[in-house]
Amino acid sequence: MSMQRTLVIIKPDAVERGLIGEIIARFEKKGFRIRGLKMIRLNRELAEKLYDIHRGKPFFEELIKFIMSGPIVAMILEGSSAIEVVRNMIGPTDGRKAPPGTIRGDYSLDIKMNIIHAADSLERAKYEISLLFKEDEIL
Ligand code: 3AN
Repeated sequence: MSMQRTLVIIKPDAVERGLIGEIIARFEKKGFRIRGLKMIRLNRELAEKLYDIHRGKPFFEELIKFIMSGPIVAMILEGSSAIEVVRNMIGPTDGRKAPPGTIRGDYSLDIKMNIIHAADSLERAKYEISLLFKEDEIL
């Protein structure tokens, strides 16, 4: 079991609904260490870099507008097998299909407004962390 760092984003729908604390609490209770944490609003350049792999898909523009629509909370979580464990905690993309007990399963009824993002590989985690955090913001 290797220690990993992953990037999580609490999306604008969750911030608007007052779910920041509940979501962070789940990760803390699970045992992850928070290595970076900030509330920001993404500009188009950053949003498009974050979602570069979805460029060209039918929902790309909608997705960019949504992620820029309000403040987000970005955080770096560290722990054993963090990438896989966090992905399991957030659940499948579509909130209607995500099982109860997962974050999306408990808080989302939508495929776009699905509360939370988490990097899905080590490479993506490194890339997304470098997009959103400067070296001296990682503790
Ligand atoms: P995940 O966030 O579970 O890794 P991806 O990478 O397939 O899912 O999709 C990235 C984001 O794009 C999702 N979190 C969701 O907000 C949005 N999205 C995915 N599929 C659709 C869709 N069919 N219509 C609208 N938005 C979508």
